[in-house]
Parts: sequence; C-alpha cells; structure tokens
Amino acid sequence: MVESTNIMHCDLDAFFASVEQLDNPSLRGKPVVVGGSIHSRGVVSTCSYEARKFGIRSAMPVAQAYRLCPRAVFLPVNMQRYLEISKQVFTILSRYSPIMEVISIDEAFLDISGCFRLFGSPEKIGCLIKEQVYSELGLTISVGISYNKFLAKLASDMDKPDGLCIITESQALKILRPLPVSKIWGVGEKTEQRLNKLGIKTIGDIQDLPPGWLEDKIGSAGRLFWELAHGIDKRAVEPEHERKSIGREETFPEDINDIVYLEKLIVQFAAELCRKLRQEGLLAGSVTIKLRDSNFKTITRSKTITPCNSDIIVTRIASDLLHHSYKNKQPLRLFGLSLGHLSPVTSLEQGSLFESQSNADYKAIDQLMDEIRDRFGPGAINRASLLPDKDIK
Ligand code: TTP
Ligand code: MG
Repeated sequence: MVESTNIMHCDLDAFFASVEQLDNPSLRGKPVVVGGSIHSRGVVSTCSYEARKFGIRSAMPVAQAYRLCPRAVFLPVNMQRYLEISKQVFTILSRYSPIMEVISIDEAFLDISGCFRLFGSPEKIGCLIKEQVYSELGLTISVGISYNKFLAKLASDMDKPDGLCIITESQALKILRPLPVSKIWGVGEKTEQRLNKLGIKTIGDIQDLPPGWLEDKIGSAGRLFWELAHGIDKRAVEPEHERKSIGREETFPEDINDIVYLEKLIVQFAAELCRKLRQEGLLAGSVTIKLRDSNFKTITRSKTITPCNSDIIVTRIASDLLHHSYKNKQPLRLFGLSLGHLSPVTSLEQGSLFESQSNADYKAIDQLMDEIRDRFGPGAINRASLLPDKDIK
C-alpha cells in the first residue's frame, strides 16, 4: 500500500528561551525562564528544556517557577527579536512549499504534496528543513509529518526537542489509542473533565464508541472529536493569501456571563486582529462573534461592513452584535471574534480623498499604536478599557 504523508507541521523548540540561549552563549545548557518579572504577578511564556526538568511550564506564575528552580536565569520577553527570527524561519520553510499556513510565532503547516520530485521523500524534506534551520539560524525545530493537520501537529510534539516523527495511515489508530483525550484539538481542561465524567479518558475510549453517541451527549463537537479520534481531519493547509478569515477565541476556565469582561475581550481581540490585518495589508468585510454556552450550543452573529481594519470600528460592531445576541446572559464556555471577507488594501483605499474625518482619525490612532508596539513590544500600549477597573480613575 502506498501511504500518503503530505502534511508537515514544524514547531521550534522552547522558542523564546532558545533565542535567548542563541544570543547569549553563556546561557546554553542552563535553565532559562522567559516571562514576567519574579516580583510581578507575571507568568512564564516559556522555558528551556533544562528548566522543564524542574517542572517549570508555560503559563505558570513566575513566582512558582522561581520556587521550583531559584538558580534559573529569568529573562523578560523580547518580542521584537523573536519576531525577527520567526520571520527568518518562515522564509526557510517557504522554500519547500508555497502552501504554508503560519499558525503562531513558531509553528506552521506545509502541504508538501507537490514537492517530492524536487526535494525527495517527506522524511528527506523534514531533514533538509531541520538542517537548514539549524545551520542558518542555530535553532532546533521539531517536524511532524502525516496525512492531515491534526496528526502532523501531534507528530511534531511526539519527539521533541529536535524531533522528526512520521505518522502513517496504518499507524494512526494505534498511536492515538492510548493518548489522553486532551491531545485532541479543541479538548481543553473543561471538556476533558466533561468527557472523563462520561467515562471517556483516552482517545481509544472515543474510538470504541458508536459514531453518533458522543454527538448525542455533547453536540456537534462530539462528531468532530469522534472523527479526530479516528485520524480523520479534512481541514486543508490554507496559505495566508487564500485565508478567508482570521479569528481569536477564548475558552474560559469557568463558564462566565460577565458582559463587561466580554466587552474587554472584544477590545483586545479587535486590536490583535486588526493589527494583523494592517501588517498584512488586508481589510475585513465582515465581523462575526461566536458564543458557545455550557451545553456546547454555539451561536454566531455576523455583520457585513465597509471593508476596514480599524480597531475602533471593529470593536463597535462586535459590541453591537454582542448586545443584540446576548440578552439572556446564559453562562458561556467560549467567546470568539473573527473577521472575514478579507481583501487586500488597494492604493486608492490607502489614502482616499473621500475618507471621513473620523475614519482618518481612527487610522492615525491605529498607526501610532502600531508604531509604539513595534518599538516597545505588544503590551506597551493598550486601550483604557482593557485596564483592570481599579486602574481607571
Ligand atoms: P510553544 O511552541 O507552545 O512552546 P515552545 O516553543 O516554547 O516549546 P516547545 O518546544 O514545547 O514547542 O510556543 C511558542 C512560543 O510562544 C513560546 O516560546 C513562548 C510563547 N508562549 C507564550 O508566551 N505563552 C504560552 O502559554 C505558550 C504556550 C507559548
Ligand atoms: Mg514551539
């Protein structure tokens, strides 16, 4: 049987910490923790594999990390530098396939279906990428290869750091079987607990269920989990320019119905998404919010807009959608905001003569905030509505 393994997931190892070790050789081989200061209530962004031996992990309070390993080197986040390296890594990856989907600052999917004749087998392509990232940038990257995105991502994590792992179709079910359900995409802490209560602990437990059972219990997500548990994932690798929407969502540790918090999330998400659009020279033609309640019932509400990438306009529209659609204030487990109908900014739109004064003002504010963030990092400036209430005088 000829098995296709045409999807690759590449993810740098201990990214922020590895860049710090690269720039300062005296830190190599040492526990390095990157994140907020020990004295603030900051959290760990990431840490070197040497620090992980002490139990330190991403998102842990820095103070706790300090207790676990006081002799670790604690460093602040230098986002500008990581973005610079990240760009160079993606340039290397893009040499191997034009179909690349960047997922975060240190990971991307590649569809390598059309590249075998040029570069050789999937494994060969994985090795070439690893060698080039290491020889050109001095960083190790883990590569996972499989026949869909879910399994490729799982594979890149299986052999970290500096890994190369391939999951073929004939191995998939067996590899998935013993893993905890939390390894399934979309299963966070809350869902894991919910599944555990139904007696489902491993992916194998889901494999053994009749197809419709989980869907009956938890709704449409159940169908998706069942498919993923069987190694079925139909999502294509979507390169940036073909992407039709961008979005941000948050699953809450506890269900919430606090509209003030949701409004703050809108401000934060709108700022992040619009900044991304501006960086990529794109405009959004629609705004969509997503609300998922504790029973997994999901509603989405959209509005078509005159294409824009302004934080303020998107925030306003998303808030209006929220106020219209969230009257019964049912507890929510997830909230999301996405911007769709993306189109490139044309030179005409960039400086239109017919632009209203308020639009021009919004643009000037966005531009100024972008410049400040470019120079001083993403957290350097925020809208006042994002400050904790006690800080607003
Ligand atoms: P990850 O790829 O999740 O982590 P990592 O690269 O540090 O380690 P691994 O070897 O397991 O891949 O995230 C990439 C970067 O994103 C990470 O270096 C720091 C940042 N990050 C945060 O700031 N907060 C977080 O909670 C996580 C998970 C990552
Ligand atoms: Mg990583």
